[in-house]
Amino acid sequence: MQKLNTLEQQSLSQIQAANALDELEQQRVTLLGKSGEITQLLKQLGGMSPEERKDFGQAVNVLKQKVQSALEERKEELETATLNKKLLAEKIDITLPAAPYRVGRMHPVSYVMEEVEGILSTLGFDPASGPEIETDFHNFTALNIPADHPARQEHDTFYLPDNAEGQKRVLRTHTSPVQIRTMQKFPPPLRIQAIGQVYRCDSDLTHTPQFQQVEGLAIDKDLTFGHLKGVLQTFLNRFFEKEIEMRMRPSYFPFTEPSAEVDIRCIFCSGNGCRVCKNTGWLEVLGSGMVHRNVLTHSGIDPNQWQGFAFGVGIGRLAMLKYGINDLRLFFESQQTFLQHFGKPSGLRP
Ligand code: 2NM
Repeated sequence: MQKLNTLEQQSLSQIQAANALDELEQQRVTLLGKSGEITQLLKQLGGMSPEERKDFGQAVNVLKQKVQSALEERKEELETATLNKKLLAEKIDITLPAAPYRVGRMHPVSYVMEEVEGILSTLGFDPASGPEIETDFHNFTALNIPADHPARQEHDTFYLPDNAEGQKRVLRTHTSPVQIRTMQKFPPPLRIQAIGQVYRCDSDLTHTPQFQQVEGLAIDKDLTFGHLKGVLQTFLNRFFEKEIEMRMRPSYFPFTEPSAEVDIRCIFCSGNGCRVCKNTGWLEVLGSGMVHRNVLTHSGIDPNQWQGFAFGVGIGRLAMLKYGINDLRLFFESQQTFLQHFGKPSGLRP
């Protein structure tokens, strides 16, 4: 019994002194494990007389209970301490400003394409699309561009190997073949826009081999040049976000008759003369006209019943005019200073 008292005092003070969970576990094994001290004492009960066994057994069991609760209590204490220590160490300062990061911007060419598509959509021109690798027929013949026309020549057009049916193929030089395909597929009346990449074998300070274009086309029973003028005036006012003075000059395109080049009053000098308008007071912005009857016929539309107008604009040209960008090459160089300045911010910070 004396031995039990000593063991009790020793165990309980050791448990109290344990400073780590693994240390505590070690103590549990030493006392209550398979060959632990208390386990050994309980094993001795078997060889005792009933009287001895009664008192001693009770005492050992009480000791076991006390040790068990002491172990549990200490375990909880140590666990709480560990958690508190961890929480303290992981404390974060939520008032600290976030580390700075850069967010990309939308390229001004993409941005202008979105703007133009949006404006033409509200005017009723539904977006249409088609392949960038085109047949010679859709890109030229159907557009009334004769076999000997200079635009067909090697230096303007990227020619590709003929397709399996022996058709000549090209990288489309304008988006007009989209209009041809749409006219072939859907019956008039039609009001569509074709916006996208086009290709010409041309590369200098003011030309890149790939560029972007938008074209509009309307076909109906009694559309006139007046409708064309109204659509263009509205489009220009919306795009430049102010009242634009425009003029139409007679011009020539194989696919329209009559054809007109559209100029706007120079938005940099208001017509007083400057470098951008080369002192003419006017800026060329787009081409247009009434769709040639041969184009309608090639597209399966009866030119004696239907007529319409069409127009084409370079996206790069529009972007340069609206945002005062004076060098075409900037669009392709991806300089961060340029993109951060002229790109459209995303909705994200910063
Ligand atoms: C232009 C100028 C004038 C045009 C014509 C057509 C089609 F397919 F309907 F015949 N689409 N776009 C057109 C007319 C394009 O770009 C300067």
